[in-house]
Amino acid sequence: MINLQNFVQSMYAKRIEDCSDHDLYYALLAFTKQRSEAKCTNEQKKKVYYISAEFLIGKLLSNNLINLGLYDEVKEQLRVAGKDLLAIEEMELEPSLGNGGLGRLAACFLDSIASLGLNGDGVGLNYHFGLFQQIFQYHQQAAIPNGWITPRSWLSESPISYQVPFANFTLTSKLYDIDVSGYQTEHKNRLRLFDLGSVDDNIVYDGIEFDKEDIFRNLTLFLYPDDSTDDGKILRIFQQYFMVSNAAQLLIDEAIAKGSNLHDLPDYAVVQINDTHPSLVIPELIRLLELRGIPFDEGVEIVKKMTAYTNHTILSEALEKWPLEFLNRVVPHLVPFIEELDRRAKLIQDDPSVNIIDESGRVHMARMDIHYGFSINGVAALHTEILKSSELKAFYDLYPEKFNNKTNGITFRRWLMHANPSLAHYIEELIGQDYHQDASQLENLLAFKDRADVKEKLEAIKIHNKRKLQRHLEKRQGVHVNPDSIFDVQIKRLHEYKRQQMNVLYVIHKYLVIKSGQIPERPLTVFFGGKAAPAYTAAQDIIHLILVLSQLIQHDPEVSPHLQVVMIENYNVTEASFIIPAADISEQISLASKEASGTGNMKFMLNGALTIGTDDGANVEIHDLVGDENIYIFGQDSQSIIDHYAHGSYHPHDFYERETVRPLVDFITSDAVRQAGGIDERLWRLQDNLKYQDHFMTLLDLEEYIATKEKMLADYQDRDAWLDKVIVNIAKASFFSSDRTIQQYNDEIWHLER
Ligand code: 26Q
Repeated sequence: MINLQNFVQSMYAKRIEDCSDHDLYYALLAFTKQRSEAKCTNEQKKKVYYISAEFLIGKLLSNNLINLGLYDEVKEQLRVAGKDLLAIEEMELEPSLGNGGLGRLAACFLDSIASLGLNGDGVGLNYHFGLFQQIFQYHQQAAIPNGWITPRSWLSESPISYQVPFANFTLTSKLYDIDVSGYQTEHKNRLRLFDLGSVDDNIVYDGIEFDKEDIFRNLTLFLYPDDSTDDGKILRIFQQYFMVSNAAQLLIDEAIAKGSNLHDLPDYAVVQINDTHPSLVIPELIRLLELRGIPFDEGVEIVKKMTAYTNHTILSEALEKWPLEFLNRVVPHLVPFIEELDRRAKLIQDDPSVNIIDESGRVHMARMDIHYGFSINGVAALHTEILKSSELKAFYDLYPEKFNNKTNGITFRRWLMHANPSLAHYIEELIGQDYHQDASQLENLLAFKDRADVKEKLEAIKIHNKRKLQRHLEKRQGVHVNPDSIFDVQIKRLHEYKRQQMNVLYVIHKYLVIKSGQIPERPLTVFFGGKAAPAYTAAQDIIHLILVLSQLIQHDPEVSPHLQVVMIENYNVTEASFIIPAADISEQISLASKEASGTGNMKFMLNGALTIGTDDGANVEIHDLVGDENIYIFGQDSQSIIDHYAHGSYHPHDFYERETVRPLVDFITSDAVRQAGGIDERLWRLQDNLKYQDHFMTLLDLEEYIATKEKMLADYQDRDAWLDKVIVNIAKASFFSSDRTIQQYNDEIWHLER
């Protein structure tokens, strides 16, 4: 039994009833932190270091309370005092330590590693402003700093600090920890975030501009600072090396403290390299070992036994390649190590497609990871197959034993128990609580498929969640949505391959149909949310079109009762937790072969939305699990797309000419759109892009997409049949628990004891 009243009394000398939500947030922060601080860290000999540029952890109060088993009690004691935990949660600022799927995956993994009782820490950087905060001005995205660190927070200062050498100076790091409590476990793990004391928040001006050369003051200000200039690229290398040198020193120190003689380092530590951002850890470990008396040859052998790389993309522009010249300017002491690793790799196979350093003197980070790590994994079955058969085929031929798949997952503690308590509790009524720790139990829901009372209750929960989202949006963005409409949602980073533009063309189609007098049986609300990289013009153009269309429709009394477009401002984990439980339709419409996995797709199905999607990433596995009748798949398959690229055989103008397509594309530059605030330059550029380039083949799949969506909307009207599909989707989401994913990482890569 806890006594919150006593705790608050001793902190503020007043009763809960007399505290503000703000006071109570800080009381609960202190209370929860105290509880997790009291837990011991894991002491197993071997530990995984999950190094990542991003950890998109979301607000922590409720999740920590859930994992510590205190949530219900705290909520109840607050309620008795007339306070609402949801309102108190609003006082917390969401940590801005990530961008998208890769960062959220890292956060889910930390939860699962801890919940499975495994020994593993996350290691990254403590960005003061993280990814920018998105605001909308004049129907466009603007970026401002996203300050999230408050004097009292989940961060705890640690005495640990390291010297990190650069070309002209040495920096002294400062470590902050955030405790990661597993779900009802004895031990805790940590997220270790390195920072630099001299960083100065005040150097930022005019949005998110700052002096890129002032490393002392800028190093840990932003995640992914704009790297369209050389200064920006150099800063990214500074950040990456700072992150991995600290991580490597930390793991060596921890191993020595546990008795390692360093020759046996792989018995103490395994490093998971999350995408290529931490790849410099490989030469850095070899360098640090050499400084501690281990010869280069042995250093290479040690590192080969303890580093594993996860690939999250096949988009070549996202596969990092750093000019050797830049590395020479930032970390000259590391370059001889990279050159020697390259020389040795060339002895194994001197094929330009597997060389670490290419003819233009660029260092291919992924290639270094594959040559010198023992494992490379993709993040969904299809993605791993594409890596093996095309993108990384030359490597697969060299090292077939290193390749493996780990289909992504999500933690149900956050994405069901926290985000959707009504559904979580109802599931407990039906099948008990075992699914909290054993997700496979969710499959027991299949037994309830034909029960009318269960369907009625699921329907009621969905409506409850829609109302909750309605109130939230009203308060946050001043937008009113209709909870009786169908909620159709596409929330993810803005990228052309994800094809938000195809969804926009559907909206235009629907608008024109309604204008022509055909009124849909039920109103439709289309939600978008996502940030675009500030230097990514095509993505900015798409946001602009969404915002203008939203206005245009809202002000058209013929259309607005039947169709609404909502663009969520500053979409983040907090927003996702409101939106996903309220969704009916999950949009997963990437160009086949391009979305490595997707994890939003898993969150939606778990929360009872049905997917409209291409056979891409983990959609393929969702499709296999639920069967054709419980998902809406459309579009060309990945092999046809790969062939189109290989033969240059896709010509968007052929599709533009079709009478169903042309009016939709033409509408982008119509008077209606321009008068609603459309900016000519953006609209024309977007339209020309679709007509003449369309690199991600929007028009290729458009007609099928529209037809599939119309079918889906018609099917929605048969509530009984729809809810059957919902039950199957929730039950089959069991496979996508990140506990399953982490169990596989451990069984097949890390080999940690429990
Ligand atoms: C690279 C070079 C220069 C600047 C930035 C980057 C960069 C930054 C971020 C490259 C990639 C990212 C992030 C990638 C990402 O989030 N990938 C997503 O990872 C998810 C988890 O595996 C998958 O589900 C998604 O399919 C994948 O897009």
